[in-house]
Amino acid sequence: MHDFNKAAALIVTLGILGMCMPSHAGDIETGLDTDSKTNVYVRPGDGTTGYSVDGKTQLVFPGNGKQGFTPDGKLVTVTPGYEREEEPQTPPQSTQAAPSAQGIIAGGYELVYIPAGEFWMGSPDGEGESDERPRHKVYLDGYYIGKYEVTVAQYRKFCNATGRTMPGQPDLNGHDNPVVGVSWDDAKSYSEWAGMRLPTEAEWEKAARGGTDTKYWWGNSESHDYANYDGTGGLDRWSGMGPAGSFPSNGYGLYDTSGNVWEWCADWYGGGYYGSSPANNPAGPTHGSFRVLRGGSWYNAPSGVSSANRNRSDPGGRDPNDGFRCAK
Ligand SMILES: [Ca+2]
Ligand SMILES: [Ca+2]
Repeated sequence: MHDFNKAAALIVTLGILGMCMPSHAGDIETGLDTDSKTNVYVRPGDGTTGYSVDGKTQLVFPGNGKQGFTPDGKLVTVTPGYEREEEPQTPPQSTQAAPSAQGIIAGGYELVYIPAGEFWMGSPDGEGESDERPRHKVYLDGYYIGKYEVTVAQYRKFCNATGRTMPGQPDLNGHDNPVVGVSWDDAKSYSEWAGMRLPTEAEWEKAARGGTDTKYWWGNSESHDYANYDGTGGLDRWSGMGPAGSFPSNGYGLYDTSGNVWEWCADWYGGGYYGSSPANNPAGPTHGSFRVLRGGSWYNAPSGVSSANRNRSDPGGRDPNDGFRCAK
């Protein structure tokens, strides 16, 4: 249940809403969330529930309709009298924000289901580097992909079970930080040991986009509130790598696809591959010299952690900024 006492400090004043529009029980009227400057729907008829204007957040107005907060405890202060442009066509449900609620555990590692369908892969003309173009539509069958980068603790279990040498980790890289210093071959071996595989580059990008076509999964502007890249600010407190899952998740419920550590993909790297890749389930060139790395890391500029940015490395190399996540 909500902590009403705690929320009492956050006052929602809805009293004069009724003066702005005709009102009767069941109508949805609006107010302005003075904190986020977003439009808020309220139901003056019963005074107990409402929704944010995007329909994703249910608001609760206990008792007298004078106080309100979201289910996750966010307080909403409403300035009455803000007129909406149109009413929602269907009653919004809070569950609409989670397109990938299904998940499984493999080898102690949490995976999220990405439904089958198309997405736009790469960058549009005039954006990104040449190997990100042409932007093209790709269809993928449904698949699972790791919710987090594989951590030090998870990789250590693999080493202990198989007699492998645990790769040296940077100072302060704790159990919950992503493992680094793993080659492409190491990442593939871990994945197979745990009953999984590495994602294809297309699978990685679709997952990382979280249903968006923007430069970053959260929009087109860089922000330290969503990813660990070079420098600090906002939620980014790390000058090096940080624990997996320290930032908000994207639309598919995945963490740190953007930044923190680079992530190995299954594919050979081909700089011109997008010009001839198959439209369905592309798996990369048939041969090559380098394997694909995606997502950028803690030391990259913002452009390095965009959804479409591509990188590559020697599959035998063990770089202190390279990690991975698994797929299935
Ligand atoms: Ca940082
Ligand atoms: Ca990452």
